[in-house]
Amino acid sequence: MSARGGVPDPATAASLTPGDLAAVPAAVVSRLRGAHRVLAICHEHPEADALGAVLAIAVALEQFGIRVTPVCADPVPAMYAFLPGIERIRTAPDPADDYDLLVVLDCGELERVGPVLPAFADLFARVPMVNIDHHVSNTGFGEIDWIDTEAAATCEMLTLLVRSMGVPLTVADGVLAASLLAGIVMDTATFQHPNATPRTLRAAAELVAAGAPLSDLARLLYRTKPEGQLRLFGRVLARMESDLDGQLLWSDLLESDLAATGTIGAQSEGLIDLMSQSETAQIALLFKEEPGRTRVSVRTRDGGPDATTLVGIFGGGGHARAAGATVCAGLEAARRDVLEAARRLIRGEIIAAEITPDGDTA
Ligand SMILES: [Mn+2]
Repeated sequence: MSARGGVPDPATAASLTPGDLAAVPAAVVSRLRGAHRVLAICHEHPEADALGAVLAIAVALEQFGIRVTPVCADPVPAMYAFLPGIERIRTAPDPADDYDLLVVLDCGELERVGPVLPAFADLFARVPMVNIDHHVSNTGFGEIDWIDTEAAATCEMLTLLVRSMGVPLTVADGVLAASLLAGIVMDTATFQHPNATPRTLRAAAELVAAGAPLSDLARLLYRTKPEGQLRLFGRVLARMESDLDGQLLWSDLLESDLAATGTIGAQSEGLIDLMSQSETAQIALLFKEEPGRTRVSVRTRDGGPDATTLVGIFGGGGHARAAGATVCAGLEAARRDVLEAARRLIRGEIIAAEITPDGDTA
C-alpha cells in the first residue's frame, strides 16, 4: 500500500512502544515460529474478537510458510460475513491434517472451544497448546499460557505479537489489519469501554495506518441492524416499566417477540445497553423468556450498585456494571424475585455480596 493524501505510510507510522512489544513472551514467539501445521481455534458463539483472532493468527503465521487451519465450532454469524477472509474459517479441524501446535484464542477455559473438544479429544490431549487470552478468569490450560488481563481484546495482544514477529500489518490485502481492528472495536465497543487503554489506542493507530477501515468496522459491528431487530427493540422498549423514581428499570423479552419480528434470541444483544442509557436508572434489567427458564441481563450505573451482587444471589456472574444470571423459573416468578432483590440492593439493604468471579454477561 502506498502513502496517499492523509494516510500515513504504515512503514513509518509506528505508534506502539518498545515497552508495548516487550509484553510479548519470547516463548510464545518461538513456539509459533517452530510450528509447521497449526490449528487456531476460538470460542463457540463467536464475536469479532474471537473470529478476528483466528483469522489474524492464520494470516500472520502463513507469512512464515506455516500452514494454519482457522476454526470456530459454530458457523460465522451473518453479521460478521462482511469481514474479509472470514469464509476461510471452518467449523472443525481438518481430520487429515497432522497438526503439531494448537493455538487457543480468546477462551477463558478450554471448554469454551465448544463441541470440537469432545469430538477431537485425542487431538486436544496429544498436541501442545498455546493459550492466548485476555480474560481475568483464564484457567491457564495451555502448555504455554499468555494471559494479559490488561489487554482490551485478544486482537490487541495479537497486534503486539504480529509486530514483534516482524510481520507488516499491511499483509494479505488488508485482511490482517482489518481482522485485528475488528476484534479491538468489538471488545471496546469502539473505544468506549474502560478497557480501552493508551496501548489499545496505539495498537489501533497502527492498524488504521495500515489501512484497517475503522469507520466501516464501527458502523458494521455496532450501528447496523436488520429491520426485524429494530422492531424487536421497539416491542421490548414499549413494554418497559420502572420503580423507585426511575432508579429501577426493567422489561421483558417474550418468546413471542422473536416470532413476531422474525428474530433470534442473540439479536436482543444491545437492548439492555440501550435501556441502561436511562438518566435515572441505577439498575436496568432485561428478563428473557426461554423454555423452562428465564435469562436475566443486568446493567448498573457507574458508582451505583454492583451487578454481580445482584446476580450472585441467583447463581450468575459477570462484572460490576454488566452481569447476567439464568433463573430456573418462569418469567413471572423470576421477575418478581429479581426485582425484589434489586429493590433491596438500591435501598442498601443488601451489603454482603456473594460474588462469582466470572460468568455470562449476556
Ligand atoms: Mn475478547
